[in-house]
Amino acid sequence: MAQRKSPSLLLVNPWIYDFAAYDFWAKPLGLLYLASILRKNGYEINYLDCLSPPRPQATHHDSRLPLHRKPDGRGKLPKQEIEKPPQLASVPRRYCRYGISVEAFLSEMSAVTPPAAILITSPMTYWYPGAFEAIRLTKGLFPKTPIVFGGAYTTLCYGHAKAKSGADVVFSGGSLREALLLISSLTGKEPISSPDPENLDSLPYPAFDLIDPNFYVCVTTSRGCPYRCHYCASHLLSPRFLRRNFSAVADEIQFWNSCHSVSNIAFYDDALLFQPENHFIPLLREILRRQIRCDFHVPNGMHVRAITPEIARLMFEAGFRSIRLGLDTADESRMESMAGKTTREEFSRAVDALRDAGFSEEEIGVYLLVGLPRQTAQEVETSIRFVKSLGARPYLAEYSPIPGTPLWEEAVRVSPFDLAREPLFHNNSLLPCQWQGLTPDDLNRLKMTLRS
Ligand code: B12
Ligand code: SF4
Repeated sequence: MAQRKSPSLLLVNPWIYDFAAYDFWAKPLGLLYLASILRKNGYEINYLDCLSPPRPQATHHDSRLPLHRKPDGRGKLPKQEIEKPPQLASVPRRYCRYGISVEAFLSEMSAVTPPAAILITSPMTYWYPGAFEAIRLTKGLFPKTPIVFGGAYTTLCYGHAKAKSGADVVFSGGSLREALLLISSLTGKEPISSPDPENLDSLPYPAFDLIDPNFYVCVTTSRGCPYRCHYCASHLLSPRFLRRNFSAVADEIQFWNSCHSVSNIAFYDDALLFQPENHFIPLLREILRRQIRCDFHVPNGMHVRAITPEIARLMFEAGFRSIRLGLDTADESRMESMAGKTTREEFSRAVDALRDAGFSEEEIGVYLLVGLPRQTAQEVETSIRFVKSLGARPYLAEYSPIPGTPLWEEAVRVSPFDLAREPLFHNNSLLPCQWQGLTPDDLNRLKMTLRS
């Protein structure tokens, strides 16, 4: 009997359209999870990543590639200056398309077997133009194929995506089971293996093998966050806080390390250090016990309060290299008003613990938020001085207002931009809540003080 051919799907990680972009451990983890689940359900997956170097079998070699990478895979993305969207016309900065050229994209597309559905992601709300372009181009090539659009943008700005994207289906939320059922309804293929929404360990490993060459892998040990910082969208993207078993996480890290020779791992958790005695400490001990030799990175801010001398020592011994602490501000009244995540005293103790464990100043990065509603340049400057005085390295994280978060209404009220109508204005590089107390010039000046 002739075997029925598996339906094929095309998954696209689109370009970034922005004033600046850099690959800082940035991979489309949600899309790669989706790819592995769909593969497990018998679909054939074609993957096109506009932000990754072309695969050796690529049909079109872009003259601006290879991308300028560090040995660990971080690095600059190739870019092409493009016209600004009219909403950003008055911004005195260059606007670029980051990633492969449109010619390379079209050439890769033309080699793809017509898919049963096209799945496109979008991680940041203000990066939607890159995804819209991918939707437009794939629709031109495969006019009869349904396009499904998902990711953080479609979840946080569902109405905007539905009205403007041109996608056939706009998917909101983080449920991989629902995403699988949706694809089944479009392709007519019954699901064979559906993930248990209560159990993150029921998910197959994300399909990082599709990114070739792959320098680093992003791992998440949990979804969501038990805290509610006023500026953050974590609870909107993952309403429940769920964790994996630490031993299953160690299995995954060992798998990437031994089967794919990946030696850099970036943790994507929102709350890696929550109740560390049940989770992070056992994971660190397990990594040490199994003698896994990798460099570990934590690009998201870690919880300062949880860092003890024991955790700092275990992290250092396990091979953590770049870490970022989420201090946000050193202004005590704002610290309290922002859900009391930590105090200056706790921060000072955490930095001491990390320094005593062996981390250098360069390795202890500290995120300071800049551009919160009514925040002054003076406050940020004081925070920068405080962090430096303790022997750590401040990094400015410009505030990006997100619909549905507790701080959103205030951001909309004070912003000179029409945030509620236009997600492009969520872009952190615009300093969306700028005012006379903190202007773009102040920001440039603050940036200069960072390394002085
Ligand atoms: C890891 C991370 C990063 C990484 C890179 C991520 C990347 N891919 O580019 C780093 C550390 C670099 C980063 C940087 C920043 N980030 Co960030 N980041 C995250 C974080 C913590 C996790 C994202 C993630 O991968 N989650 C795990 C995967 C599994 O989930 P997912 O991708 O959402 O996918 C799920 C669904 O959406 C769905 N899905 C996804 N794609 C598709 C496609 C289809 C077709 C379907 C059906 C479904 C589907 O499937 C998944 C199942 O659960 C989120 C917070 C969060 N909890 O999501 C913030 C978040 C996205 N970041 C945010 C911000 C503010 C930033 C910064 C601006 C911070 C700053 N001020 O400097 C920078 C900007 C970067 C830049 N300009 O270059 C905001 C969003 C802002 C916005 N307006 O959109 C978030 C929401 C955090 C917050 N503050 O609330 N970030
Ligand atoms: S900022 Fe961090 S700690 Fe606060 S709610 Fe978001 S993920 Fe949780």
